[in-house]
Amino acid sequence: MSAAKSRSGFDIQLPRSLKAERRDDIALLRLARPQKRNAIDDPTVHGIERFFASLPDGIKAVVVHGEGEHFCSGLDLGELTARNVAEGIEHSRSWHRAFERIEFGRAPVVAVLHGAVVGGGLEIAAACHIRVAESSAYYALPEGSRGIFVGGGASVRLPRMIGTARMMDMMLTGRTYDAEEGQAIGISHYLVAPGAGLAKGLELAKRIAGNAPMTNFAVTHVLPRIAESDPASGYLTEALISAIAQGDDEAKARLKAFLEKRAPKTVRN
Ligand code: 1HE
Repeated sequence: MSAAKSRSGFDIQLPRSLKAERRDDIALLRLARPQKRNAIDDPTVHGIERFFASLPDGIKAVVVHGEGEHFCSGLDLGELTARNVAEGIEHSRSWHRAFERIEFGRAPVVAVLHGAVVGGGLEIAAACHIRVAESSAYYALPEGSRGIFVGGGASVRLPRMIGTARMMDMMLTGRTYDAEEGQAIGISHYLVAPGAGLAKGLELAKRIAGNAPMTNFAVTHVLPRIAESDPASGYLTEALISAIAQGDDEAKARLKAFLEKRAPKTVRN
């Protein structure tokens, strides 16, 4: 464990496999165990949970990325053989807790993907809100061939992202998607050249951080719930959150700025 505050500005203990850095209102979390291809062991999962649970107030967006040639090789397979069934359930639930902190935490999260994004690595990526892929990225669920099943939320998040049929194919046949295919089927939102991912991720994080906090909350916490609800409940919830957002002082100031021609127009990139 290393005390994160002195070096990085975060008041938490992180394992060696995680490195945190603060750049103004953006937090960076780096998977930093390249000698094991950023395989996720128990201390790393617990570190991820603590990091996202204790983000300081001033952090408005987070970027998650990986050190070395690969984003993440998934679960640390070395730990797996030691667990019985009850421990296996608790282990999977610990991943669920950690990744829920990513998905429903206090700030939107951008994942920057490169190299292997496999198994639990794809599960981390799926819990993030925006995914930037470098062209070296590839995606797989080797659980199928290792005699196990996903345990970090993939069976909930991936069917919503790419469809149950594609996930079945990945698990049953070991199919791998390359970065371009991943972009086409909706795994990544942005596809960039090798080495350009972090800069793109930071650029997007800065844009996200510039949004009204209530909008970011509505998009990351309320929109996914509306999308999962029946239409009637969805419309009602939308009306409520929409009224809450527009009643916020920040929204009023931004609308006034546009009407007084002080705000940028919506233009083509
Ligand atoms: C590991 C792991 C790991 C590498 N657990 N130690 N994930 C997988 O099934 C993917 C397993 N890993 C691989 O297929 C390859 O390592 C990679 C394609 C990711 C990278 O290949 P490469 O040639 O760059 O590295 P390498 O030589 O295979 O690995 C370097 C070292 O990392 C080596 O250890 P060393 O002591 O011999 O140097 C590997 O053993 C080690 N290593 N990946 C442990 N995953 C909550 S459920 C989630 C379920 C899953 O995620 S299952 C999917 C697991």
